[in-house]
Amino acid sequence: MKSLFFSLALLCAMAVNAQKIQTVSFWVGGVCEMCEERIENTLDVKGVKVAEYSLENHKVTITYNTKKLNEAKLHELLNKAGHDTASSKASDDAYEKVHGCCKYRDPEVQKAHQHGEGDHHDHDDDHDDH
Ligand SMILES: [Cu+2]
Repeated sequence: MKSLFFSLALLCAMAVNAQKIQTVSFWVGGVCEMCEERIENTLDVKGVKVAEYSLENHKVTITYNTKKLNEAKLHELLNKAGHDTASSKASDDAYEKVHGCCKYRDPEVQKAHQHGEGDHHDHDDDHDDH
């Protein structure tokens, strides 16, 4: 009985060990809450534990299982959704599909989404409906 417990404990330890969880953070092009939502939904896949996009610094932080995904794959997913990342660009086709107010490559759009200093999140009133 004792040895059974021991092997079970060992198996558990091995299972935990086999799951390699890693957190990465990199730049992703995006300007508004819609981008944030799109980015986070895009990363809602098997193997990703947490994905969070910050509009403050345009960085996404992803905690994922390296057994199921690798970093290149994460970039690829984002590129497919139309977002450029620090290491690879979205195809023009994919980029064209993002909403007009999300054209983060356009300097005019970037400017329109700049809200001066501070990090208040109450800037919904100057957006059109989305
Ligand atoms: Cu957007």
